[in-house]
Amino acid sequence: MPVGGLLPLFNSPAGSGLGGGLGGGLGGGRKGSGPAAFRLTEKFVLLLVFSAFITLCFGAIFFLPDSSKLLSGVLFNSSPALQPPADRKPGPGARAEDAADGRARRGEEGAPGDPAAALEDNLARIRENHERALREAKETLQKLPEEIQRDILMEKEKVAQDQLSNRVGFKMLPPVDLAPLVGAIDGEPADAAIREKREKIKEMMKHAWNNYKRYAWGKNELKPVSKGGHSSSLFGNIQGATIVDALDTLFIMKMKDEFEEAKAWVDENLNFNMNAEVSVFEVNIRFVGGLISAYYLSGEEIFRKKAVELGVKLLPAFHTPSGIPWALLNIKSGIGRNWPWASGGSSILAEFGTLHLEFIHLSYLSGNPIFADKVMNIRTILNNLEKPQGLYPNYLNPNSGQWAQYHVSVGGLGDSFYEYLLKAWLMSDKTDLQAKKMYFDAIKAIETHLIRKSRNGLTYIAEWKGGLLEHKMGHLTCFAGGMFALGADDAPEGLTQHYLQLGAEIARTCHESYNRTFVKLGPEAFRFDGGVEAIATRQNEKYYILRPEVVETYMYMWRLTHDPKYRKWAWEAVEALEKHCRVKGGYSGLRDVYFHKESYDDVQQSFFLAETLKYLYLIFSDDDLLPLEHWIFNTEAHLLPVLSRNIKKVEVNEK
Ligand code: DMJ
Repeated sequence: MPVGGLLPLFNSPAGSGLGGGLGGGLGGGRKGSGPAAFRLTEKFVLLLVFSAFITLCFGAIFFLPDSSKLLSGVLFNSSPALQPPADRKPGPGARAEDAADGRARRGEEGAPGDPAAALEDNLARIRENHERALREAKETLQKLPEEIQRDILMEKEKVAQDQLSNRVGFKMLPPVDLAPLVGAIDGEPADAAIREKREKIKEMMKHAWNNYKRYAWGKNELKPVSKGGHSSSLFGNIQGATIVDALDTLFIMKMKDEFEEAKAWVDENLNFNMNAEVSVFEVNIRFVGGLISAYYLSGEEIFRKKAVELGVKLLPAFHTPSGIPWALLNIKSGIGRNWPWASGGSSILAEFGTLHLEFIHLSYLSGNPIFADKVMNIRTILNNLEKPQGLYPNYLNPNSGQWAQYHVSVGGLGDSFYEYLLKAWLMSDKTDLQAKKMYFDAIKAIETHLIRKSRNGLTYIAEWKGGLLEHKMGHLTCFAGGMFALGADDAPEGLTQHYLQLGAEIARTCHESYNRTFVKLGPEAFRFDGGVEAIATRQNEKYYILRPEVVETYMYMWRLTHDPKYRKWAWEAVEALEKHCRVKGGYSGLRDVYFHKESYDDVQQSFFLAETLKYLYLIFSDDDLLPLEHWIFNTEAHLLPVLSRNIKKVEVNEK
């Protein structure tokens, strides 16, 4: 067939144009042959009208609502019952369609196929959509503004979490500038005696690690006496707490082979996809903190990936009316709750207040602000709440966002909240002024209401219960000596010397609590009443579980004053650990520090490797190993670099 036959309009000979074509087709030889013949302009107008009509018809078919029905019902007169079921999916108009269907089944007037019925269906659908929109608007209006806000936040968060999970899965985390990290590796101390002591502490680490590896590899902790694995319920079924907690200590002690085997275990075995109820606080400080620290020190991506993956798992803990997180979280179902013993179903200050440093880093490492948003919300709530006498009670109800019982402590239940305020200020390169203010206000109130001197001049920090003092100080509280000293430089109103002095006094008191025992390691809590000073009087407070807080304070005091007594006291602790806690299968806690025959608790706590041995090692190292201006220790002694002002700019730009 000639092309001209297929494309008459465009293939007409020159000069005949459209008219030639049309005329040839419609009127044969009528071109210019009489008044009845169409002229070129008339033909053009006719063509225009015709094509406008065609366009109108197509528009009606394809663009009017429910055009498919018009096509079938009006043009082709077919019944919906003949259409494939896929065309009748339930949807916004499903109920209107059902009505039409019902009419058809009952043989009523207006059954499908009838154009009037199609119109009625369309109207019904429009009515239905309007009603639904009204219903939704009404429901939204009935909600409290906070509820609406929360819904929006949850929706946003879900999207962010999905994106984040994908990024982690596809290894799409943003690039991180590791360049400014200083002092992760050091030389040997010049002084031979110090070098020898440091070597001894490294040997202790080897003993703890090798026995864990031999008897409890892959479990959370070691039972050094019965030589098996020990798993605390704090981590649910998550395993490997000792491995993750020990990573950075292995790194700074240059135990390279051990670090590599720990890394391989993390890569192959560290798993968070399980039905496990965990302590959000413990998992954060040990696992998230340990992984972040290992990442910064080694630059190995696997640690960052695991840290962010775990961080994402912890996010549902914040799904409470106030955003103050639950203490316990099932990382599979995302269901959270609080400790059954906590006053009025409250969350605990030292737990929800000890997420800040790690979560700020998680946002930096993931390029997603969601983590920082969570902890900044906690900060805002705490800042806005009225504080009794300027003090922060240990219990806060996550539903009401209000304080519960008025118990205040710088030891258990409160401790690391204060520590994280100070360290948030330092970690922000001293830009987080809110944290600074909250910290200095808090310790001022603590000094006024909780800090006392014993008859013989020992400074101690008591506990405050609704205005009454309990003259007891926990081993946990001993960290505060280091904290006061660390913050001293930035203290207001010329109080630098004062806080340094306060740190020294707390260090002395805690040293006394060690010195007054048989084993020269301190009890869980000691008292300043009934004629005693710095001694445990209750049987259930006489144990020592390899805790770090006293040597932690020695470490800060040594670094900040270089007073040799801190090295001396630290060495006393080393000797006591070797003499009383070291067993063939590792290191064990003691049930009674006043008893001359050791009674072992048979647990080598993971924090012994993360904290106690690390702080001891640092005391016998030069100051260029992990300089305090560049590194922040989280509450489990994991290392977080100061986020310098320049680095934060990068983060903001990426966002
Ligand atoms: C550690 O897990 C941390 O130091 C925490 O802040 C308090 N308790 C233990 C060590 O005693």
